[in-house]
Amino acid sequence: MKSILSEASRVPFAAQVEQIVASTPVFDIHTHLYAPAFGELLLWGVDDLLTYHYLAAETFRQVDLPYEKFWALSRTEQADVIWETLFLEHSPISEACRGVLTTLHAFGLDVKKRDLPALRKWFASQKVDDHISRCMELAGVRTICMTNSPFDDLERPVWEKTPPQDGRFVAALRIDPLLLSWAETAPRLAEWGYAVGPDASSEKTITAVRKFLADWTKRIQARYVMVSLPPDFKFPATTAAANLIEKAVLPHCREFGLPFAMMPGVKRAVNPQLKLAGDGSGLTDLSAVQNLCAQFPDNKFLITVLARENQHELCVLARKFRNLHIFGCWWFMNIPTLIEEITKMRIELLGTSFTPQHSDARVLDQIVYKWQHSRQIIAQILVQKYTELGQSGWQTTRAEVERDVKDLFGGAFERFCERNG
Ligand code: HDL
Ligand code: ZN
Repeated sequence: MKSILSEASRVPFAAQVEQIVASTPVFDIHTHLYAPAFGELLLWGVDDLLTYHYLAAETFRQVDLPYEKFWALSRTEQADVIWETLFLEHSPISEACRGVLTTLHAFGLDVKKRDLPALRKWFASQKVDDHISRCMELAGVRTICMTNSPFDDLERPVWEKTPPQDGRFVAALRIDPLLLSWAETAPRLAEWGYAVGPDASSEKTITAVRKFLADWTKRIQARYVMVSLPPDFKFPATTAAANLIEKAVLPHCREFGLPFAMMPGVKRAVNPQLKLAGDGSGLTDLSAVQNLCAQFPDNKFLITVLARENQHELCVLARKFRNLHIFGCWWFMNIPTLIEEITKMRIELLGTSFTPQHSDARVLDQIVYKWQHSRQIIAQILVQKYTELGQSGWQTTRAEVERDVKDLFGGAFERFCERNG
């Protein structure tokens, strides 16, 4: 068996691991991107990059501009304010700002000129379909999983008319309104022809909700069903969410062999004046996840959590339940400091049986920086781990490194999705 270490004389061991991590295509299992058929729902280009809600929140910290005045500006004017504030008046050293520059640089654009009009001119000459392929190529992304909500009034008609066929994109069924706003959602389901009643626990309602889930799972060919949850989500509980999860969502996922992705820890609209940027993070009671994994061993759970303080307990839970697959450094976790801390901890507790990252990209171009930044960190961690193995005499082959990275970059996720229970 040829050891990668024995080849070190030709190409340093670390460089080989870095090259493998840099070049292994990744399945981006959670994004807010859309296939071109969804038109304006797909955000891309420099003004969408600059007006990403992470940057809007950072801009408000540096200016006295009233919230409503900023939101009344056009997208271009908002981008001008953000560019001026975060890139020219202050150094763009936050992760979200740095990411914009990483991406522009990867496109071969000269950011040191600080010439926003010139950047806009370049993007204006790009074709969206080619740009999608360019971004995926630069990011090394082989498949983009969208977040698809039947409750989105712009998205639903596209699916009802002609479900888009684009091999680069797959779908996930997002059901937050169903679970978290039953009172407002039940009438919408009834309007769409699902015979639900106001009581989320009635037999009639459960049957109708399962029909809704089945119809949409088939329509979009959903890879998994997903929901983001508040930090105080409890299971078991007498809430509509707990009841619908137990009686409708989990049986549906078992019937269709789909994982159920839960993303707890979101405090929605902590500051409503920030709009999409206004959500915060809270510590989740992970006993809900523990109870679900234990009570429903034939269901598969995909979990990512928003609080740094939940990450270790989540890893320990994943060691207890093989029907639990953890993924990503989500949202406020997606910064180099925490990606490194969390990924090292996960490897040390779980080996390669997890998915270290998803981009969560809302703007197409972001996959370039989100994956470049994460790959750099993951590569360094793997170099350290394989080197530690070498110190015990274990010699890792190139093929084994390639296998491990493929696992981390979507292979383990895909096997988890295919597993029966
Ligand atoms: O709920 C989610 O899927 C989160 O990712 C939110 O969309 C959040 O606003 C976000 O964009 N995070 O990156
Ligand atoms: Zn998301």
